[in-house]
Amino acid sequence: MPNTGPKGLLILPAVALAIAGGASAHAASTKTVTLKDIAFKPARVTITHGDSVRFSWRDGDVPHDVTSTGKRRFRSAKARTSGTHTVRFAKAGTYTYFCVPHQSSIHGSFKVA
Ligand SMILES: [Cu+2]
Repeated sequence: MPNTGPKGLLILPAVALAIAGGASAHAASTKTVTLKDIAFKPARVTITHGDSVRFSWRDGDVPHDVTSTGKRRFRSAKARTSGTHTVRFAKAGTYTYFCVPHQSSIHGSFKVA
């Protein structure tokens, strides 16, 4: 039985759109980076401009945050034991970030193509 949406409609239009979009179309997507065991996982992510990265963390009693380095700034709320923070990357480039309470040990980066 295929998946059905509200009112039992088949969810086929999205599939048809994806095919019609051709190879050059890029549907914006969101990748998740999880902060767990005092590490960003994965620590390096490659995405396409227009995509988003969603940080998510719940690491027992250990508080974390996400803070960028360099010119392209982003920053989550101050360190908490659980939280999420989503950043959309409109421009290509390399973005690096860290966790303030663990800045000596936790770092990550994105390559945005
Ligand atoms: Cu941390």
